[in-house]
Amino acid sequence: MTAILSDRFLDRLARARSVVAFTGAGISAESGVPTFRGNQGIWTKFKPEELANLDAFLSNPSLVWEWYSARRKVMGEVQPNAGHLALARLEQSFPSVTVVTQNIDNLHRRAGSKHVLELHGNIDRNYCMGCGARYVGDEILFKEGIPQCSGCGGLVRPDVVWFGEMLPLDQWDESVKAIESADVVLSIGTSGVVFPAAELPLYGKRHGAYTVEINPEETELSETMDEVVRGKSAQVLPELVKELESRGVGKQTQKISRK
Ligand code: BV8
Ligand code: ZN
Repeated sequence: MTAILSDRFLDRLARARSVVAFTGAGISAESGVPTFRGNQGIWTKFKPEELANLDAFLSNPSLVWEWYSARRKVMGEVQPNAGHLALARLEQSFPSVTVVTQNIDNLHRRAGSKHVLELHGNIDRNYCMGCGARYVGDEILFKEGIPQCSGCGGLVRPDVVWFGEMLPLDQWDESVKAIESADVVLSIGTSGVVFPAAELPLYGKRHGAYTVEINPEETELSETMDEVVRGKSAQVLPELVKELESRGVGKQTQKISRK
């Protein structure tokens, strides 16, 4: 079934110079990465807010670490899907494309997207809460299941933003700047329940962007979007790229870049 991409949407895109894709867990669902609020096996008995927070980690570091190891394993075994790849392809059709993601799974970069802003961190990075030393996956020592810094013995944690924690200021500021100067904002695969990230599509709209939600289901953001495309991102985004190519969108960009 082909998704309905309205002429209004395609015209706004055809005239756009800057596009921002704001993405959530749903864009990785078709790669096999479970979403937060879907069913995800053994972890369904916990709400993400119960595990993705500092108190949970301090009171039970091995449980929280186990949750991240299980997710890191899945994320390491899966591939970017056609939705990630189509977003990367969009970079050739517009002078500026920015991916602002809430995801920590690295799949946008692995798909080839060049300008990716990670609002909630990245599962491949870890750091010591004592001395700040950085660690990647298997360098970490474990003492009775507790990840310890080999330098100072401090607790090593994933470099992700937990509930109650500030977002990385540089990523946030750059995301706000990009979305406030966007001509089109695509909100893809997010339920729009986690703040302050979920405010971003509204910022874009307030600054004149045409906002489009790509999601098989209704979300907290649907009402405020200019348009919703009810479909899966791995199907809708490749169709969008094909439609733009058939309209010759982006050829002029390539000409500019060729000079
Ligand atoms: C903070 C990293 C304060 C870790 C995550 C108002 C303003 C500010 C804060 C708050 C506020 N109200 C409440 C808060 C507190 C809190 C919050 O938002 N709580 C919620 C639950 C109400 N926010 C915070 O704590 C934030 N920090 O506010 O700090 C502060 C201020 C000053 C000084 C100090 C502190 C930090 C929030 C970050 C939490 N970390 N992740 C990790 O990943 O383990 S959040 C987590 O949820 C992920 O990042 C995830 O991406 C994100 C949002 O979820 P979604 O991505 O939308 O995923 P979800 O499963 O919900 O939905 C999937 C969607 O995909 C669905 O709609 C589905 O239909 C769709 N879908 C499925 N398949 C497909 C699809 N779509 C397309 N195609 C498909 N095939
Ligand atoms: Zn240390």
